[in-house]
Amino acid sequence: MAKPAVHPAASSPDMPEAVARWVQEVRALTEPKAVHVCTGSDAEAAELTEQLVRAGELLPLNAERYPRCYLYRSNPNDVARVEHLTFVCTKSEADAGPNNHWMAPDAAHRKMDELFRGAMRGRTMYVVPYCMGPIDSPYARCGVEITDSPYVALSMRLMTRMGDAALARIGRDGVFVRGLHSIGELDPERRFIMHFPEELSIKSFGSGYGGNALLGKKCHALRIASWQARTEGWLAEHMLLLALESPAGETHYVAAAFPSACGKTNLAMLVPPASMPGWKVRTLGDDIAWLHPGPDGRLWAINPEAGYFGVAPGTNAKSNRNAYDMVRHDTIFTNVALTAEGDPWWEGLEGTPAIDWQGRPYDPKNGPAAHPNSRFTVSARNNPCYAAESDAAAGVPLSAIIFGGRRRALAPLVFEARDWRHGVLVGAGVASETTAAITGKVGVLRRDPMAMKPFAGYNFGDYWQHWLAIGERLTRPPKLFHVNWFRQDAGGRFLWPGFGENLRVLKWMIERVAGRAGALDTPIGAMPAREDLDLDGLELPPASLAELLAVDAPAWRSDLAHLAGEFDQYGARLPPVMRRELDEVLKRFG
Ligand code: SAT
Ligand code: MN
Repeated sequence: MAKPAVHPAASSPDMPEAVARWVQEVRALTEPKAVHVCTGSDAEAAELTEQLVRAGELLPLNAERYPRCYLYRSNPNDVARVEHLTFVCTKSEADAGPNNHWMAPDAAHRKMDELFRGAMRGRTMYVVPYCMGPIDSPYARCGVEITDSPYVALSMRLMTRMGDAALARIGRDGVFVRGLHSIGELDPERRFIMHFPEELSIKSFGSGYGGNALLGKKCHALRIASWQARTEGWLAEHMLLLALESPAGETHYVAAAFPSACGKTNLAMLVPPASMPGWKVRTLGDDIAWLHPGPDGRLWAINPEAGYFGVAPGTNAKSNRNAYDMVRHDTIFTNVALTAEGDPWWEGLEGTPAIDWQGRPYDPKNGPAAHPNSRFTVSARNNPCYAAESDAAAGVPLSAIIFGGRRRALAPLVFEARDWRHGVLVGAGVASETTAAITGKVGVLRRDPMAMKPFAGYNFGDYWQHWLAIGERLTRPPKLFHVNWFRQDAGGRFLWPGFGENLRVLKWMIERVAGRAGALDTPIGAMPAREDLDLDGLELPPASLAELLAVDAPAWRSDLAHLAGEFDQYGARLPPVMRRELDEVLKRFG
């Protein structure tokens, strides 16, 4: 096997000048023992893997049943995103907005540079060039992550278009996002994720976990990109992207924004129920979409990522057959449990765990065997329903955008916004119960506008204004919807079966787009009557459906009053349209 290119002097012949200069600066600051510029080759990945296995950081799984699959155990204090340690550092605090933690750029740089000083001593520094989006797409944007974690370098290869082609594009673009990362000592007291949107740069220290460490993902493709998108006239959103093909062969592209661990991956990979033959779902993305008004007045979308960092627990042959098959080879698992045979295991799978996520013999007294936020990292190419359009330079035109959250009460199964402006209000009103994807309490209802609360790189007031401005440019905008798969009855049981059955709701949406499906007008928007939904082959008690499609006026009035209170904190940055739209809904309630 060929040895990877190790450049002790970090002077790859093809390296653009600006990258080389920055690498030297970082090298002087962090003092690594070696510098490795990643090429993205198979040989390099094999070498990195081998090295991690030798160091005991990657554990090979049962090679017969899970070929080329590995387990990575992160530090138990480092298993989720840390919002309280994540900052947006703009010159003006008001630009970061009340939705972000803010620090002045100078102070943040000083703090971070102190942490980074000498931090890579005795370690190899990996220079990871990557491209977010198809390599030849005008909508793609590049970055370079410098990290001392080979696990991060390997994961970035699965999650992005990483290596030589990205470096070449950076040379052509002349612009790239600088992401500096060190795992430091994994000390939660010395852990910060800082964003400098005005400088297109990121500094992340002290965590090796996904969203904190794979800087192409949330840090670049959402926080920095949302800022870039505002200045350039597009949108960077926390959305899955799917293609839905009807039995008649009509294809619609749909994007959907849900908070972390609320089923984006499952919806993006939906397997139609047996009672709906001929329908097909193909996946373009499961987490992030970049949206652009096209010359035809439609909104076009690309997925900037090339892989999935999905939640493992609950994934099984019944809930998501495609994902279940997808992670059977060439996958890195993080913080899952193991069976006695060396298979990965998590809650929701058959079989029994032998070793828990911390490497201890499994004992139910210690809690779940797999960490509730345990993950799989896998190339999108592994997905049996991968959409070839994922590589289209222009992206795909959207028919619909869906907002949603995890709400045991209030929000019905589905409703449709009256128009784009009303849809922006609906997006701003998204609320969801917190999940294990972030450090903190699980199950607490919080407002999560457009599922972007943790990810908008600037003031939400300006962000909504930008959404409204994008709408003005669309002569054929997608329809905007809101869904809630998570309604519960008084006994805490889910009212809707979810998973593949969600296709019934998607079908209603695209028939609305095509002008074929009926709806009832309600104060919150258009909703399907019972007969507007295809429920053939689904056993759903009529009382459940009635509850799923009910609009509880007093509860909505109080939710809207709460939203109005939230709007207050944005002061003069709140677009007046938002308040007018909110008042309009209240008026409809009479
Ligand atoms: O940890 S990530 O931010 O990458 C995943 C998520 O929370 O959505
Ligand atoms: Mn996400």
